[in-house]
Amino acid sequence: MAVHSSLVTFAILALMAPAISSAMEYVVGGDDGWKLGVKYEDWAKDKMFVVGDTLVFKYKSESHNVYKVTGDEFKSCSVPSNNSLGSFTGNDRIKLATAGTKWYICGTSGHCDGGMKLKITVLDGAPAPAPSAASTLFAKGTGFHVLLGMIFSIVAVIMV
Ligand SMILES: [Cu+2]
Repeated sequence: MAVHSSLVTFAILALMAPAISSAMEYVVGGDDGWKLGVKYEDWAKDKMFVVGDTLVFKYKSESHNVYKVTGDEFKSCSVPSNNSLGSFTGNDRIKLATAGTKWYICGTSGHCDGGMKLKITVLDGAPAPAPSAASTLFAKGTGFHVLLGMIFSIVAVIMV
């Protein structure tokens, strides 16, 4: 019976997975944090940022800071005169409120040119799928989960 129960549990989890995915919190740079010598492009490339997620910039506040900039400022490493993000605490939390491309740089002289720059693309949050909207689910690319869940449900039912 143990096998059957775990199959049923797996089926339930697989079915629920798209619905229970919630806002993520990303520490920029992972364990390295926000400093010189980290390739933030590499850090960001395999991540999917969604509206509602939070970026956490962890850094030594006497050495670094974080500015939200435009694409042009990002390219030229121009530090804006105002800090749109508030204060520099060394543990700055930035909630991703809107979809689109976002750019962040360190404003300490030479640091942006030295690689302290982060560009991410924020996607619209996926609304929790309605249970009856199977066709919509497939269209949104979460179909695999549902399909997997259904297969295991059927297998579990047959076996029990
Ligand atoms: Cu810096």
